[in-house]
Amino acid sequence: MKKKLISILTAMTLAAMAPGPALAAEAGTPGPLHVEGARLCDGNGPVQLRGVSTHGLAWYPDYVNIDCFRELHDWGANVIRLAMYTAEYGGYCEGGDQEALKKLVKDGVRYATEAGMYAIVDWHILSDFDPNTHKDEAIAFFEEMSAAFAGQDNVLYEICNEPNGGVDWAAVKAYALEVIPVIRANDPDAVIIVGTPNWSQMVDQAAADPITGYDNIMYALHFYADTHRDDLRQRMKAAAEAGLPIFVTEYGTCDASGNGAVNEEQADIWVALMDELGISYVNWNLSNKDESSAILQSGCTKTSGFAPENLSQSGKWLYRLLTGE
Ligand code: IDC
Repeated sequence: MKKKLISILTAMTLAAMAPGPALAAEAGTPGPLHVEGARLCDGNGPVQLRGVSTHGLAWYPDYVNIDCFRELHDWGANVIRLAMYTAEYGGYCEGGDQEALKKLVKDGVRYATEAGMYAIVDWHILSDFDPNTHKDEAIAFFEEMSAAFAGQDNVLYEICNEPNGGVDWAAVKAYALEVIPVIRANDPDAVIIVGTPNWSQMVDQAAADPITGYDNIMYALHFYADTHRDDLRQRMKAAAEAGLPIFVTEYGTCDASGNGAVNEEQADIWVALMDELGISYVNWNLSNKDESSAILQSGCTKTSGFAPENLSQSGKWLYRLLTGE
């Protein structure tokens, strides 16, 4: 009994004395994230991140500003995803301004930090199908980013948004096994999220053959509520219950094109399941693009200071979700 009390007191003293990660204190985040079993945890135990993804940084750079991020934090978002397309027009590997894009990522991480949020650095493969297409660029990018953010504990690395076009898990895993050690050399603990085949829907394949030898690895599942329903939900649930750490780094309330009808009913069913399983989720997208997944009305040219009437249907739904109002 006495021994137990002493050890509790010692633990309390150590906790009080520990300087803790400098950034955690600044950002108001409670210590480094890590993965235990299927769950994402911080220093206090299991944690759920909920937030918003930017649209392509090359196309919508103006939302990367401190007022906007503080506002999203005020809504209740504790994470922002910085989506940097690798292909597409203006993409990092296909003619984009690499210095400008890297600066946007670094600015985004800084503003997220100042706003007290986590930031996901997203290597947004899409029309390049296979993450191996631009593997060398990915390695150089993550080497530089993980060196820049090594002293922080609020940065997560998403190394391949959505493998697609028939790429199988073996190819994605092989890519991950080349990128992960590069990040680990600078940052031994950061959470790294790996995309899964078929636009990040095949978490079952990752569950059957997970990456071993590294801690704090998670797997992406993406859904669009008006397209993906029970089948994908069951796949997510089964993989999570089998112990796979899943992070929904992107979901839309509409259909998989990023447009079409907003299906609030299906989106609510998804949210209930993710909450039940303790899975984190990030909404697509922070922009005023004329598409229903954009959270702002297309006529809204503000990049912060949004009024309720500036929000699209999807934006209003997200606002209610995050604020709980
Ligand atoms: C979409 C955008 C759209 C853009 C297109 C580029 O909403 O404005 O023109 O990308 O190809 C994803 C992708 C995400 C897509 C989104 C909607 O990760 O980049 O954004 N989506 O189609 N996966 C499933 C849906």
